[in-house]
Amino acid sequence: MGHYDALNNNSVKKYAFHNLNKHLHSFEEDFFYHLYLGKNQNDLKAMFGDVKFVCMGGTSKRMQKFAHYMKDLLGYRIPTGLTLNDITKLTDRYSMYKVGPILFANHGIGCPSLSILLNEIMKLLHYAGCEDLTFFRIGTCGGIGVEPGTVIFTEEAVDGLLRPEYRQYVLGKEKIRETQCDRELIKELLEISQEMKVGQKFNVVTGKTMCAHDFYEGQSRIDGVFCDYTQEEKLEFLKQCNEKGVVNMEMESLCFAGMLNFAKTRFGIVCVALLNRLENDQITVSNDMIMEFQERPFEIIGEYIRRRIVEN
Ligand code: DUR
Repeated sequence: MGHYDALNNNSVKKYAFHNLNKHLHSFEEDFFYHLYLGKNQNDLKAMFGDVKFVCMGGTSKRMQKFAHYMKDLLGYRIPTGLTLNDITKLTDRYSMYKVGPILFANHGIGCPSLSILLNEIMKLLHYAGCEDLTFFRIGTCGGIGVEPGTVIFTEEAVDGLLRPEYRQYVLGKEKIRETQCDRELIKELLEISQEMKVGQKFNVVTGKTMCAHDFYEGQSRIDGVFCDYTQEEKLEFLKQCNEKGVVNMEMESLCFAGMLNFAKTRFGIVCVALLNRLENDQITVSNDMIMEFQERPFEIIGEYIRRRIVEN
């Protein structure tokens, strides 16, 4: 049993994060440089103490859009002409919005960018005394063998060698964290998708997600600045991945799953496919179409969150 579990014996299950850094409680000051917020600079309990859901995605505009979507879905009003405030506007690394018990933040591209945000948001929510949190990554991806616009729930994130492991190098040693996702949560999200009949508008599938540390060679694209393989070799590899259950590729799922699994915190990863990688590499769908695709996960995750809020 870790240090913090022992302190929280009666509420072990609800406790927001496990395996926390045991140095944290000894810091008088902790400044979250990339958010420009701090333990002493801000009243974190007052600002974030009621947070139950954290929604993350790559771009700040998409997360702002989702925040407005949730505000409308929950029937919250803000004065006409005003907009939701970016809580981290003192820095332009990340944007953050809050609507009732839901926090929204954009994580940028790739595991390193996401890892910094998760470190700072998880510490912030820990200091704020939050309990019983659910995290979502709502992203875009390249689909493998699925139609563009398909919504994909990740069952397990895998690396470029198909290992379900998030690797970090710490003090010269390799640390490995598991990347399986919460099957119960996926089941609930699939049930909601069925009840909402989203299938009349788009496909919803589940499978393994390959997380790359690059958009081009790292995702077997032919159109990067370097490429020493043929189109046939690329297709052969993608088909092999697909046969082993991989349905999409993106750049954040390993870190998201690895960190939140280690913290024993509930999380889900849902991405919309912008293209089918068995057909092409370049993203050529119109901007309007991309905007429409990107909002598809909003409907399912939004309804899940709405129900959980209403039930309480
Ligand atoms: N993404 C990919 N590959 C794709 C489409 C989308 O990695 O083919 C995701 C992950 C990353 C960003 O954050 O979008 C790159 O455009």
